[in-house]
Formats: sequence, C-alpha cells, structure tokens
Amino acid sequence: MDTTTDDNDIKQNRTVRVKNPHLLKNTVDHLYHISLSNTSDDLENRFGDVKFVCFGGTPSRMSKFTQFISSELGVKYYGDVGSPTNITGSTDRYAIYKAGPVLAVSHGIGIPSLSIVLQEVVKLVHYAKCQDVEFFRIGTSGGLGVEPGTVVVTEKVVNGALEPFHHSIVLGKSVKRPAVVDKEFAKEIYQFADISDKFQTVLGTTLCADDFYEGQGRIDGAFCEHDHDDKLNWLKHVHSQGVCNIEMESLGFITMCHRANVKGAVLCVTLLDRFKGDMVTMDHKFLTAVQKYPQIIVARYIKNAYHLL
Ligand code: R2B
Ligand code: URA
Repeated sequence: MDTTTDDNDIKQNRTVRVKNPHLLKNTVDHLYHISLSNTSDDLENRFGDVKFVCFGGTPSRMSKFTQFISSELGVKYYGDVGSPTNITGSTDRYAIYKAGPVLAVSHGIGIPSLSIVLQEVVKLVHYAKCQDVEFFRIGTSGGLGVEPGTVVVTEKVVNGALEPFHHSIVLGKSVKRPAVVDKEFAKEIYQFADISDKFQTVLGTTLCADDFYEGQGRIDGAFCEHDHDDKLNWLKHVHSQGVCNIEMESLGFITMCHRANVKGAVLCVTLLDRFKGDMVTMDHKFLTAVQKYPQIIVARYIKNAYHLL
C-alpha cells in the first residue's frame, strides 16, 4: 500500500496530506477508533467519492444531518430505510455516516476527542484516494453580543489566552502550532447565508476553550475561584478583541485541517448570550431547531457545488 501523498496532487490542492514517514513501513493500518482498515475494508471503493466531511459533536445530530443532506442532495444514505447506519459499527466511540459525497462524523467534546477521529478520518480519505475534500465543523457554542440562534462562521480562531495557536505536549515538550483559518473559504461559505433566513449569520472570531466551565469563565461549575465581575470583565475583554463565540474544538480542527492540506471551515450556532448568563436553558425543541442552522448553510454550499441551487 502506497501511503505517500503525491506532490503534484498536493500542489494542485487535490489530496489530503498524510505527512508521516513511519506509515511507509506499515502495510496494515488499523484505524482503531473508527474500526476501518486500509487493507481489508476496500476504502477506495466505499469512500473514494467523498468530497465533504462534516464533523459535529454527537452521533444523533450527525445522523439527523445525514438524513437532511441526503434529502437535500437527492442521494441515498448508507443504511436501512429510516435511519443511517453507523459505519464505525461496534466501536461505540464515534459515529460515521455516509450520504453520497458527504461523510458525517461525530467528534465528541473537546480537542483531545476531536483530534483522534480527525487523524483517523484524514487517513481514511487518504487511503480512499479522495480528491478535493473539504472539512466542516457544524457545532454549537456560547455567543457574545449576538442573539442566541446566531450562526458564527469562524474567520479567526484563538485559544483562551487570545492567541491564534494550539499548544500541545509531544514527547514531553510543548509544541505550538498556528491556527490558520482559510478566510476566503470562510467568506465563501458565509455567502450562503440568506436574507430570508430566520436566523442571523455573522463572520467572526471564535475562542476555543479547554473546558466548558472555568475555561469559558463560567461561575456555575462545581469549582470556581473567580467572581461574577471577573467573568464579565473577561467576557467584555475578549468581545472587544472581536470574539463572537466560545466553543471547544475549533482550534484543533483548524490547525489539523491546515496540516492536512484540507480546506476547513467552522460554523457554530450560539445557544445563549454569555453576557446574560452561563446556563444553557434552551428547551429541547428550540435546541434541536437551532442546531440545524449551521447545517442549512453547509447544505446550501454543498448543493451549489453540485449545481443543485
Ligand atoms: C460546544 O458544545 C460542547 C459543550 O457543551 C462542545 O463540544 C462545544 O464545542
Ligand atoms: N458549547 C460551549 O462550548 N459553550 C457554550 O456556552 C455552549 C455550547
């Protein structure tokens, strides 16, 4: 199995970059968390047509998205009538669904969870020889100064210290990687917001926190060593630096897309205005409805790519 990425294809921005010389030595690559293997699962045949990979937090949301995109594109999803089948089968860690050129992947909460499935999905599309693949994160977030239910298309992503970098520890050493957002791609997607939408869409900076509670300045966790004023001052400060929303995966997502030579975009709906509180109290019906907003924009983008708009 050839695991190198062809330089010409890379230059033409057609294939994903798997930059790991060690993979050359291994003929068998078992993608443990998604239960697929490069040697036994006929990846090229099953996934070679994939052009869009959409990531979101939960399996059920990504299953619903698969049903939605399959009806929008007029293509069947993989699985039985009634509900898409989770391709990762029995792993129980992540879910992957397929509808024609679209893969829908659940990533769990936070960068550590996201990065595992993202690494394996990058290898999957590489082994499947997919070309011109684009990745999207369609998720949820807390908003700053925008109405709950607003979709934020990320044009810049920063960590909790407002730096556009993702820090991690590799072999005991701190590694700092730039989070390079493809601004043109973000703008292109933003164009698919429509004046007649019942929700607002904005381009803005996303702050990616390491945690839902203290990391996002909340004062309603089990532990808290700051007070209400500290929180508001911090929220005001980050807002003054352009931050429109706060979530937990964009930094890892954008950094890895860049490393993989894949176009990546982040669209998150806001579930609350953090200037007004910490608790997500939206009722289930409204929550289900707003979670679809980023999906609607991405679906339009995909339909347009297929000349269906
Ligand atoms: C948004 O929502 C989740 C936390 O509730 C997290 O995955 C995120 O980024
Ligand atoms: N997800 C987050 O990470 N933060 C919020 O406030 C809401 C959803």
